[in-house]
Amino acid sequence: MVILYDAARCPYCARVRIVLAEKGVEWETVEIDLDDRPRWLYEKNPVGKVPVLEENGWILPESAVICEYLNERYPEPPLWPADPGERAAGRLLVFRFDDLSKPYYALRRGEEGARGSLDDELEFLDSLLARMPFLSGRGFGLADVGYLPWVLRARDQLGVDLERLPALADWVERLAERSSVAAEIELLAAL
Ligand SMILES: N[C@@H](CCC(=O)N[C@@H](CS)C(=O)NCC(=O)O)C(=O)O
Repeated sequence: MVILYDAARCPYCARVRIVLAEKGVEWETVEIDLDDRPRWLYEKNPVGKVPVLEENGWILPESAVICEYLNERYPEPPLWPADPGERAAGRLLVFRFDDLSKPYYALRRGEEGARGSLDDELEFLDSLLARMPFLSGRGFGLADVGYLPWVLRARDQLGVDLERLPALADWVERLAERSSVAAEIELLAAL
């Protein structure tokens, strides 16, 4: 059985929930109160963060690592393209995710200039999506999963208007048709 130490509001956990749903894997959720984390969580992840995934004796923190693990452990449907170059380009985006997360969290903290930096990064994603249908290339995959939870939160919680970024807005609309993503949008609305 797959166990996910999870927090509903956490976008890193959302990455893992989306991948589990895409793979059709059943999992058990252990909801962690991020404001009052149990001491035992530090035994599973020394930095005390969620998500943590447990399966077959493996205890895995770090959402990007967990997503890669799940994609290999449950190969169908594949969440990276077959072409190695295309796959590398998607992995590069995940590797450079801080380019989005830094301004995103700076804006949440109300830091000056953060809005402009976040807009710049969203414009960069929009320019990529004007050239290809998904951040992962020709098909939906882990680069899309890597970014979507923050784009949804920027739109729904920080009031970022995506309509001025047509390719990005269209990407969100197309992804929302997937049941894995629709479940996240519903969860977000209930927070
Ligand atoms: N790099 C980690 C980040 C996970 C993370 O920051 N999770 C947040 C919740 S959204 C957390 O557990 N925060 C508690 C803390 O920062 O101590 C990942 O990708 O899984």
